[in-house]
Formats: sequence, C-alpha cells, structure tokens
Amino acid sequence: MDDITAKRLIFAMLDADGDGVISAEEYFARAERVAAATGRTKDDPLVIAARTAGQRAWTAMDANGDGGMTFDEYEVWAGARAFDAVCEPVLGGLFDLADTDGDGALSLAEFTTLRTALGNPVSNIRAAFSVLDVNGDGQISREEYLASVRAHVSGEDSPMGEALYSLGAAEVG
Ligand SMILES: [Ca+2]
Ligand SMILES: [Ca+2]
Ligand SMILES: [Ca+2]
Repeated sequence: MDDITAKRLIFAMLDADGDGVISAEEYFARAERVAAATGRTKDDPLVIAARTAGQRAWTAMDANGDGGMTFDEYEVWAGARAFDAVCEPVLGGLFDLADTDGDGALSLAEFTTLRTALGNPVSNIRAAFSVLDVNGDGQISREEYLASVRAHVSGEDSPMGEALYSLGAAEVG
C-alpha cells in the first residue's frame, strides 16, 4: 500500500459522515464513544487524559482554525512526525480506555469493543487481531499496536494496512 492510499483510507475512516471534511465533532466523538462503550464515567482519569490528548491533537490538525480538516490538509500534515508528536498520545489514550483490565494489552474482547466503538467493521476480527498480535501471545500490547499504526501512517509496509482494510478492522488517527 503506498503512502497516499494509506492516508486516503485513514482519512475516510476519520470522516465518519463522508462529507470530505474531518470535523472537530467527528474527531472528539471517537474518545467519547470508546469511553461510553467501556462504561467509563466522564471524570475517569483515563477519559480525561484521552480527551485532553484529542484536544491537543485537534489544535495541531486544524491549524487554520476553521473547525475542519480536508484531505488536502490532512495529506500535507500526516506522516511519521505528526504521528509521534500528535497522534500517538491520542491512540495511546484510546488504547488505554479499551484496556479495561488495565494490564497494558488488549485481549480479543477488549479489541472488539474498541473496534465496535470506533465504528469499524468487526467481521474477521480474529484475523485482524492475530495480525496485530505480532509476537503471538494472544494479546495486542500497547507497543505492538502503536508500532503497527505508526508504520502504516508512515507509508511503510505494515500489518496495520491489512488489519485495517482487507480484514476490516483496527484503529488509526
Ligand atoms: Ca465529516
Ligand atoms: Ca487488557
Ligand atoms: Ca502480543
């Protein structure tokens, strides 16, 4: 998968209503949905952390402050540097929300909850899970997860591309 294809797929996932613009509402709704799906309250420290990371990221993403991000803006912005500075804390925050037993890894059940909350297909979820469980220990560790997404958004060959799209699962943004 080449860089621009990967970016188009990620953009399409974040533009939930398909109007060609990622809105602040669409972006912030992700953490709220995962929080709700995992039964967390608004004052849960992990919910606050995820929300704060999302707001910080959005400030960087919507650089001209018009409340939306088009694909042209996203394409220029996205990449390894943006991932490290901006996206990783957001994805880590969503990961932590989904890690309901707090053991630092996602079980198949926790992963399924995350996928469902983010509105991604959960068909073939077992195949997606095993692609992201790089060391095959039956858990997706935080490191496995973030490294796979980073490789994907950087345009490198990554199991995330397969897990996200051909298999219809997993998380980016
Ligand atoms: Ca939209
Ligand atoms: Ca866990
Ligand atoms: Ca693993």
